Amino acid sequence: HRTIHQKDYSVPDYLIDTVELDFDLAPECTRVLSRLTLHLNHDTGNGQRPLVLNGDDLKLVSLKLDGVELPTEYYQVTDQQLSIPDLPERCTLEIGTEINPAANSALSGLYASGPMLCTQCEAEGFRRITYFLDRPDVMAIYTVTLKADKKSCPVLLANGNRTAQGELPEGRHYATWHDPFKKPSYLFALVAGDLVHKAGTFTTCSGRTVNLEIYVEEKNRDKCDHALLSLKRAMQWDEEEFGREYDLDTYMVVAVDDFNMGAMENKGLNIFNSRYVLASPESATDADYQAIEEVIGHEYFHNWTGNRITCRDWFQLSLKEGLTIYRDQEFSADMQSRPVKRIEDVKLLRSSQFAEDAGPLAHPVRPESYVEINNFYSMTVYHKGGEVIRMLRTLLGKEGFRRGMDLYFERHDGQAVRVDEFVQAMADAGGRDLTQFMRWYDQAGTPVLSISDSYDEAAKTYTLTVSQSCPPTPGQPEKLPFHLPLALGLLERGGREIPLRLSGEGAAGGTSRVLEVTEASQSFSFLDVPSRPVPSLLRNFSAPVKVQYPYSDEDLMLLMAQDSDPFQRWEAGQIQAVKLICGLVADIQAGRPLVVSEPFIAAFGKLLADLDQDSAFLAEALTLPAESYLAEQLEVIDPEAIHQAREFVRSTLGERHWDLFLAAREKCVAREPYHPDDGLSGCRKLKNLSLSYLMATGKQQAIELGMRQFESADNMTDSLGALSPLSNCDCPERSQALAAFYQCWQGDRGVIDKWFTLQATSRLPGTLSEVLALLEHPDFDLRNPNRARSLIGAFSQANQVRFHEKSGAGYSFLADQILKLNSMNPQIAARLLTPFSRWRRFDPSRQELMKQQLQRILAEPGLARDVYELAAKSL
Ligand code: HT7
Ligand code: ZN
Repeated sequence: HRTIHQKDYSVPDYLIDTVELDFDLAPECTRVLSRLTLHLNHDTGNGQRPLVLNGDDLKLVSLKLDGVELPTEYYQVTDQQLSIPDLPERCTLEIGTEINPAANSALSGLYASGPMLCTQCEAEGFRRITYFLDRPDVMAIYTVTLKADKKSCPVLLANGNRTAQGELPEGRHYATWHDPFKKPSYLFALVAGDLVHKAGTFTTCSGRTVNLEIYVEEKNRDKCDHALLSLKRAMQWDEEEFGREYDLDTYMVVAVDDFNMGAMENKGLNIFNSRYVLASPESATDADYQAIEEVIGHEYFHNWTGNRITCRDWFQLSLKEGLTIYRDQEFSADMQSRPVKRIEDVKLLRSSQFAEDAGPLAHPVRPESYVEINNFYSMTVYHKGGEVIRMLRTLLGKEGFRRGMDLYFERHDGQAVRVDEFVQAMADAGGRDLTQFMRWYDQAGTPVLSISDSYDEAAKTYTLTVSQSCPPTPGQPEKLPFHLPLALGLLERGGREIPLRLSGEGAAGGTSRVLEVTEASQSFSFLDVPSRPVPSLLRNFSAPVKVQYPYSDEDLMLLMAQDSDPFQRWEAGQIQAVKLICGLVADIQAGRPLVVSEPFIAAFGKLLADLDQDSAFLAEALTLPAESYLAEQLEVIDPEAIHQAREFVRSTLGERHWDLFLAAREKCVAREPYHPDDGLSGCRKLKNLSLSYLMATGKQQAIELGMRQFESADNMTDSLGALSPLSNCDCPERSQALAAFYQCWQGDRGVIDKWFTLQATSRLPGTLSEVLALLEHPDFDLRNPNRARSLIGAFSQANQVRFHEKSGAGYSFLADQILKLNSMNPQIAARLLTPFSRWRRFDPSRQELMKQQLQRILAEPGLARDVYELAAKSL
């Protein structure tokens, strides 16, 4: 398998002006006729060049040059490439191909999802439809005609505006679509199926009416309201926050059941995994509603950051993805509680991206090379990329950042550009030199800030010394210092925040400020500091780094109670909980008895008793760090000890604060029927968290409380809030509740996914056997990515203690499934492989067992590029 390097980029030899596509659609045999007008790209300065078009799994059936059939000696064709050595400077090519969507289990290109046909072209799926210059810097105007059987496919959709439609002989019909905007092939889309749509309108800031249409199967007609509402909110928000108006007359969203990722931003015709569209109060949780809003927002925001301005090449993927993640995070923060959203985002980054950055698959936000680009739709490119944008926002301030965004749109609308162009726009708008900042794009690894301090009592001066380092990552043994914003405050012991004046400054400027760290080691002196303060460091997680500072328990208690930044209050509690649980892990390993410290129990109780606080925030503050995050803190991961220690703390807290948890539940009893927008989602979170602590005690009274909630719930949040702890409980009620849940929801794909996940993530010892039995369940289907993820992904990625069972049975199970998926759907197979990439972090016996499975996978003949790359790099 060939490696593609960023440094080898060269501009395309030909450019395509217009594309006319005719699809004669049928599930088993679709004929595609593509008419391209193209011309030699004079920017190469190379003169006449052969035209080399990409293909993948294609059958060429006809080829004409300027209207004349091209004799076979004038071109070379394989299923991967069509080369024509001699072409006039300007010409028209007509290429006929034949494809089989029904056999396309990779879900890339044109494929069947149930009875409908749809496309997924990012990153390189268009070449599975027709021979093309399938690269994002070739942008063209598309006109598309779809022909299909009218009965099975009454709805025919493509990008842009419908310009014609009509009847054809033999019960067929057609529709023609024209997209007035130039776009790269990865944004092409079509859908043909028997769908209904929920319609709405949005009036833009310039007064244009945009038709909004959410397409779903008839049975899901009543599950689109939230998606439509979210879309309107996203459109409004992008106008208000970034001055971006939608540019076509129609915006369509189609829900499909078989989809490799979350959704796709195809111009004017988004295609979505149905889990990010469909919702009803009975079947969707508050978290599902929130995820729909976020993904609808994300794809909508791509219209400007991704579609109007796209990437020059796939190394620049974070140009659109990091920026759009930042935009969707800000949108969600404005729609709900900002501090809680920040906490959620940081939790995800620290448990998943930090782990990626610390392992053999670490890569820069802008990778240097890849074997399969699909493997780089990663936590690093998306979420660390989002943090990099957030740092620019922090460094430039609100106005400076907005000016930078405006300048970027003004300069590059309609172009395919690099990350460099984006950062240059920010630098020019902010009057800043961001040369050093670019290292965030090109150096992998999570930097560590070691911070020490000293206080000069006589001079009333407090000095912080910040040293930064970054561990080696594959291909990058040494790193240069990063440019990063370090937001901080200083608290007096009484809790007052000290006005901050740096040495050399005239007057103090507020109690929170951003220091710019640029050197390997740097000191900052604050004047007029009345007593030795407690520093509140990296406020709001101002940079994606790890901070080392020797906080005492007393310091952390102060920050937890008094810091003006809610993120820091949460963070101080987490640091304490990590300390406690990691200490218990050591106790378990040394065979010492386990005790939860009294001050911790007391501080937790104090928090829990303060029910006047925002419930969503309180629920976050009362949630112990995840097992995956705790694992990251240990030298050698011991999944059993981590689980045992964390559960010991949970059951102790449940017992010691029994009455407080009951009171928290009481406070959150709903008086009205459920509505996702009732402002009570935080309350439900706190109520269900309290139930989980009560149930961690194993007391029959708690189990009965859980059963009562499960039986009387009028919404999925409360139903799962009870069923989830029940599924971890070795009691007769468990199987009773799981069976009742299945009976009730059989036929609802989204809910049955949850049912599979509940069982896959149960911490009970028999889970692997249950998972193996569930593989044979009539509702299990390895070909459906959501279902595969709900069972195999959930077990291997969200159930550390059972997946890493000493016998290695979890490992051989996962390898079996990866090998089955390898030929079926390589993208999904590769994504399931990540737990194996962490093998070095475990004890020698587990290391050996995981390595054996990786070697077994690598020895498989016909390994897909996707799986090969990750397995080979992991070893
Ligand atoms: N830009 C979209 C990426 C995507 C994708 C990539 C590879 C294979 C399948 C895919 N489906 C969607 C999603 C997004 O970031 O908005
Ligand atoms: Zn995206």
